Amino acid sequence: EQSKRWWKESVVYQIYPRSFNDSNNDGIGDIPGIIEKLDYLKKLGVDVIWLSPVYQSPNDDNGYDISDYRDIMDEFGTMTDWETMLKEAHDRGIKIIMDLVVNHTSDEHAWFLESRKSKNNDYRDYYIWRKGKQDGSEPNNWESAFSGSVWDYDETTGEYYLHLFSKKQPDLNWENPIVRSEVYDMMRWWLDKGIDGFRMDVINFISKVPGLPDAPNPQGKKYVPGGDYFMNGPRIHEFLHEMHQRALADYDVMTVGEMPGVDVAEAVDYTKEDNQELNMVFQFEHMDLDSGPEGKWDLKPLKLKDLRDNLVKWQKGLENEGWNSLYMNNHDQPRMVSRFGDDGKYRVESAKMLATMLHMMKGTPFIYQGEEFGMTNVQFDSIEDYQDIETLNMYREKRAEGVPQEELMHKIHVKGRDNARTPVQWNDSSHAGFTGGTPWIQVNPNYQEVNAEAAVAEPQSIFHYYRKLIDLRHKHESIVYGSFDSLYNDHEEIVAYQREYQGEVLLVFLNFYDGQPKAALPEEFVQKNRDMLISNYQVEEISANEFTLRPYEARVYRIT
Ligand code: TEU
Ligand code: CA
Repeated sequence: EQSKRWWKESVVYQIYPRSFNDSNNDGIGDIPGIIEKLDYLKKLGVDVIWLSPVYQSPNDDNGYDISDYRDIMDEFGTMTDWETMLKEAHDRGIKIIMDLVVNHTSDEHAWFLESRKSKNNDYRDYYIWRKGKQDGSEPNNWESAFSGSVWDYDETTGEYYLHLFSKKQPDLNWENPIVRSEVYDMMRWWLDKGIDGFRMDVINFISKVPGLPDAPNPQGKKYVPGGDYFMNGPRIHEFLHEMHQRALADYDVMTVGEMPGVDVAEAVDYTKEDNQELNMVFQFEHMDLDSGPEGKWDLKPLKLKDLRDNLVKWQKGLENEGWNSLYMNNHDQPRMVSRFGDDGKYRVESAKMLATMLHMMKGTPFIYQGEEFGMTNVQFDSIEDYQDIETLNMYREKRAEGVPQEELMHKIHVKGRDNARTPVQWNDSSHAGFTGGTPWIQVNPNYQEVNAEAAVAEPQSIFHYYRKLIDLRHKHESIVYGSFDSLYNDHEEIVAYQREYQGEVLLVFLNFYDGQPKAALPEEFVQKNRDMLISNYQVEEISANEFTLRPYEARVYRIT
């Protein structure tokens, strides 16, 4: 029998502050702007807010490049604002988990400014410095997530430093016990302020394979992904257990580790409670199903079978030990309704169907700002309207290689991170009510039709459907703790599964497309009592044992 925990029964809402709500008309979202919207989040019914980084940062990667872990970014407000936000959230029964970004810092962090001064500086070994190869080239052939090499040459000391992301994001050296102590001290400093846990940025990257060896490069490329040498590395469990013992064990908190490259077996080890590491992880396998061998920009059509097989693998893999996070949206991913549903004719129906799929599964659901009223991808015509360093670096690199501009704009429209970073659309006034100034990034032009105010006013909106899903999770232990079994495993259009807990059975039927496929209740339930827990269409006749699903129809029967 699984342990009962508050973070298993919670629904989390992710805020990307820069794009959430601007209170002082400088075009940038801020903490007072978040405070203005806490009643809206209370109405939605979420239990926890995951706050993307709000620490001091030069914003090379919009706050994921931290220059002071113990101060609030100027653009977002003051530490007093932050403390007010925490109190206002707690007063509403909403917890707050902060973003822990400790695989790397900003190159403007005091530690790095010292580290780069000289080879024998006290802070030198806070980071990863290496001599170049004999021919002067980089120490190895790994490719940065943001294009180019993971190494940048520093003239002052004649060595290279490692940065898996931008050159303004030098990797911390976790082999150094002083670095680990600095991190644990900082974590406790925030926990003592009363936060309720952490989301941990690429936390499975912190242990690198000693020697930082070249990756195989059979096609003779300039750089190749080095993930086999820093994802889930040799000391990762040692480090996470040490972090648990020295920074987390004394607090009643929730932790979720962001882990590109993690598989189910590793996730069991990271999240099994006896191992005392993390509560849950963000895995990426379902986020890579529409990517080809060359990575995210190598577009590949998604196959429903691949998506179902992957979701089922994770549901079954962590069913009895460990714990799943449930997400299809965040600040790094395209908008869910555009990527997996239909953001045109059936935007409302398909957004509700996808939400049903996630929220009726076993695990902790994460809602990304704007998902709760069906915000969609954006299509800016000009590269000038894009802000994300990952996109801009890729665009520059591929244009230099001669890739046609139109081809790159299409890739950016489909997979660019700015799809998730356009300002939250609060109402149909100018700039969608996000700011009274000029927004740091353009608002999606569909804001007159797609906005929170309209959704809250419309009883059949996506917003009220999410409210009901969240309310159901709070009322039915079967949704949180029930078993999971997949049905219809080879169907071309329907995803269906059942949950069971102490005699209550939930049957979930989801039509993933705009066809009208037939479905039927499994024989064993035909004679039992049934009611409809939730559906995104008016269901005329629930006593029918066979039925036709309408475009993107979702329905959840409860059998008792
Ligand atoms: O993302 C980790 C990560 O791997 C992402 O780069 C993701 O795989 C990619 O962006 C998909 O397009 C975390 C943060 O969520 C991201 O915002 C940061 O840019 C990154 O780490 C570096 O901190
Ligand atoms: Ca502002």
